[in-house]
Amino acid sequence: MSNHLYDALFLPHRDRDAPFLTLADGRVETFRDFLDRSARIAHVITQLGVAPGDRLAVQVAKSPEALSVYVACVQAGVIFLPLNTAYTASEVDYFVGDATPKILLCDQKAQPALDPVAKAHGARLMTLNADGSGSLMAAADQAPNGFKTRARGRDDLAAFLYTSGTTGRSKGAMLTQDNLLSNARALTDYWQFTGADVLLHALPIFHTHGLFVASNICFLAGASMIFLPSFKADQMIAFLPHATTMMGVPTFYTRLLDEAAFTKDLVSHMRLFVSGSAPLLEETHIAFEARTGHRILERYGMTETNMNTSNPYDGERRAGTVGFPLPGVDLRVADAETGKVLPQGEIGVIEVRGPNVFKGYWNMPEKTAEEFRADGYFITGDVGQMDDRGYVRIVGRAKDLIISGGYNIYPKEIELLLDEEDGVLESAVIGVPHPDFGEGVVGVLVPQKGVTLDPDAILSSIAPKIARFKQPKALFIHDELPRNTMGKVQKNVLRDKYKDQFKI
Ligand code: MCA
Ligand code: AMP
Repeated sequence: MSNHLYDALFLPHRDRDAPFLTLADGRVETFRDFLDRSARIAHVITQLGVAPGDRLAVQVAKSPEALSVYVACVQAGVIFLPLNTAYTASEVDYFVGDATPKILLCDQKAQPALDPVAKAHGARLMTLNADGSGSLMAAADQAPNGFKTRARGRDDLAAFLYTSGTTGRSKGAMLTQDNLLSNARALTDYWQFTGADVLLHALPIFHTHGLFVASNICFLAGASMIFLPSFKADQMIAFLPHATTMMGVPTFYTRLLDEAAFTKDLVSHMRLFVSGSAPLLEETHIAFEARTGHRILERYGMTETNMNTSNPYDGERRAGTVGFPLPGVDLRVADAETGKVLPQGEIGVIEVRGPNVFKGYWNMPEKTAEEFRADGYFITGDVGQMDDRGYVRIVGRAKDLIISGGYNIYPKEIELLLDEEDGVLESAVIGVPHPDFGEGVVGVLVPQKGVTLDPDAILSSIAPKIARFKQPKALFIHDELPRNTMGKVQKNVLRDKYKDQFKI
């Protein structure tokens, strides 16, 4: 019996006794140790009655054990549902209520807040702490080695990743085994990953970039990773000499460029730097090349589609573009309203089709249908154009979305919370240029008649409800919001007004 994803990622070729993960404290774990632990976790979850097709939700710090939970789910045919560690208990409550996982895995420190969440939705709560301790590993340590991999086909679901929407309600993107495998294969080839590669991994593992793009490529290629809990510039500088490749969001690159110790000599041996999840400014691309002699390879993807395009490995990496559609991915630029495909060079909404594109949103057939064309193309909501050489350029977004430090923030979600505050008549949330995060969140409030609003009190009041990174970094009071003749809020006017808010 075969398991489409597990067999491709984990059965062939690799020397099991070679180092797989190097940790921040210098400890090294072999591939054998990693896979044995993953198999023991697979035993634990299946013995608890979690069956193929069931969900397992995790909100835990990045660690080798946390990565093993993902692999255990693949091996046991269980749908893996990772959650940003910054989410508050009330955000987690929504995801658990929607996806109804059999197990909710969290840090022991979050247990008091998440116990009621798990109980309310019939999930069993287990713990996994940053140092690997907790009830999950206590049980796994007693479990046998070796696990009979569960049969799974290419269209079986492997993961749910929640992505917010313009309505403010998060949607669970259902990703199949082949969505993940086909993309890992395309990228491994395109970026020429091999068993000799060592990836410097400082991204979180609860999103596509750090989890699927980075880890699946390493699994497939037989490469190893320097696996750091988070991005810290000094740690990156200490480990870069031992790596061959690095992946990051643009903030990683601007922060590295701020370091005097980030020199050409430090990275002269490096093979590849990849950037994605948010636009890389042309000036960062240019400054990076001037400092290091390397051209960053920029690519473009989405939670729903994995990676769609990439600049070439061997050919010209064009600053300000996201490169060509990946092999197997069909990409076109269409009129957002009519869906009519536009001639080359024109600006429109980017639509994609291919084995990388997800199966739909969990429990939301209407929402899924709205975002696909009749011929199977997925409407990304990104606005772009293709130049005469086939390079794709993203020029804007048809969706009201802010990307801050690589995290997506949907203004609607924050506006709904602000509007609930006492004395608030209405609100608008915008993203404006931020030197560190690319975009920073700004909120504009209109008070009800005769009310004096206190922005600090409002920020404190919404704090327990949404993740810190989504909270406005500045709040302003206006008598009214600028509107066009149709009554629609002119966010561009607000963006212009506050464009220098975070300027240094
Ligand atoms: C942290 N803070 C942020 C962000 N991160 N604020 C806005 N945007 C952010 N991204 C806030 C914290 O709440 C805190 O606020 C303060 O900044 C410092 O927090 P700290 O934890 O020290 O932050 P950091 O370690 O400096 O983190 C910044 C970071 C991190 C390294 C850029 O956000 C990060 O790792 N981002 C990567 C995101 C990612 O993996 N995206 C891929 C999504 P205060 O001080 O006020 O309490 S996948 C995707 O988009 C698609 C598929 C794709 O194409 O890849
Ligand atoms: P997410 O929903 O977190 O998967 O974020 C996907 C969105 O990130 C895309 O729809 C784009 O708007 C944006 N994105 C990803 N990579 C890039 C890139 N290289 N340049 C510009 N935007 C990007």
